[in-house]
Amino acid sequence: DTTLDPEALRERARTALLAARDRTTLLTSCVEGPELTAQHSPLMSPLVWDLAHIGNQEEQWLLRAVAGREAMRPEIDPLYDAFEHPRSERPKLPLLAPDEAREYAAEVRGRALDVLDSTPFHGTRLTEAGFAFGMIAQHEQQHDETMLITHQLRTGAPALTAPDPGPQVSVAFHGPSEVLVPGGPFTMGTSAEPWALDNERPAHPRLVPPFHIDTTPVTNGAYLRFMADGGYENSRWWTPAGWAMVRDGGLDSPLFWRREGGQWLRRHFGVTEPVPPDEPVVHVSWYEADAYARWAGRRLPSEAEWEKAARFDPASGRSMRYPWGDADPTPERANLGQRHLRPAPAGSYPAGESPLGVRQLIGDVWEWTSSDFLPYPGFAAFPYREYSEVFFGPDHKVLRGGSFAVDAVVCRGTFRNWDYPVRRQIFAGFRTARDEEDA
Ligand code: AVJ
Ligand code: FE
Repeated sequence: DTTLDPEALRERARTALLAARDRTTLLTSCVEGPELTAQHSPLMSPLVWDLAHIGNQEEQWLLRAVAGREAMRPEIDPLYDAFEHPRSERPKLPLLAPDEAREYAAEVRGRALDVLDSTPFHGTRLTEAGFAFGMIAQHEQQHDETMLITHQLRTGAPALTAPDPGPQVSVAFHGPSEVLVPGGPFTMGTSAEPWALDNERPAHPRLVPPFHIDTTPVTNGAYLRFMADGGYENSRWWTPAGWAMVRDGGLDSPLFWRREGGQWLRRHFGVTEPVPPDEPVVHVSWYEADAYARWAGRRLPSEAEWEKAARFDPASGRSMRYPWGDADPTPERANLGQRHLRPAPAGSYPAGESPLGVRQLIGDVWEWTSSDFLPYPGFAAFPYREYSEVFFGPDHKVLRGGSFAVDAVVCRGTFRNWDYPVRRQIFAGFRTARDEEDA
């Protein structure tokens, strides 16, 4: 939680760093060497780039910035600078080979754990409450999610497996399809969460008029009705840019779907399966989410509406850390951390519901919001402009809530993700909303 003492935070940082490395190791050891250096999609880096980039960021922030050490291999820094080389160019770079990348990341990690033991958790902004260590654990987990996207894009025999969500969390839902979130101010963002990133800060009041929001994410079954009703054939549901994407790309369904013998199938981590009607739809762009919502006579929630639905406690008027309260996520509350390779059926995770009864806000699928990625009032870039600030503006839409591919260390009620509205390979779905007066 937000009130841990320095030694508890140090333990938490160590655990988070080790958990991230276990996941990185899994994602980079379940395929052979040539698959690590191959580019499975021009949209993604080779897996071996992510691996060395993880080590390089850790070296830059924990060894150089926190501990004042010299660069271990200054000549490789430009190779792993995400701004110098777009993803499409990365396979052609003289990257470290898989064994060299593993060794480099392990060497950095050994030294970083020594730095963690010897660094006071106060005194500078970077080390206050162990921020830099938490930031680096989150960075590695974010790249683990990126690598999981690469795994989903790769073709060939399945490399990863995980059990599906079981009967404890995967329950049939018979509640209302939407809930009313009362109007009025709420506190958006955070100033208290020790490892919150710059774009989540500071806490500030937001006035949100009353609105209705879906109790669960939109399912494949509902999305299939949009498709069957000619959703992809009728420009009236689409923004001009969205309609251009549909026509230019010849789109007729979410990414990874194909029709065979009157049935919709999808490729899911190397396995072709019938599209499961009860699961939240995933691998849709913002344009598709926006078009579906318009077809349904509804709209996407704004980012502020989403956060109010996820954090506002009407009983106390307070914003909580998560929909269920202030306690950290557990496997009973949310589908996070790649424990499963798919979202749970819509309406699952009753233990994770909000006070108003909204389910699956955290985990399962990222949720597109209607909002552009913009700074909060009082935003200050920290510790580097390239984490968030350079992405602010109308080009990126905000996603909220995390997915099954997101680790709990990166997932808070305040966490903000962003991407281009055309993006479909990310684990993104959505839920819809409407103004109260439409009732
Ligand atoms: C916050 C997911 C958009 O992957 O581009 C990783 C996270 N920043 N390395 C990304 C990130 C620097 C970022 N997103
Ligand atoms: Fe990165």
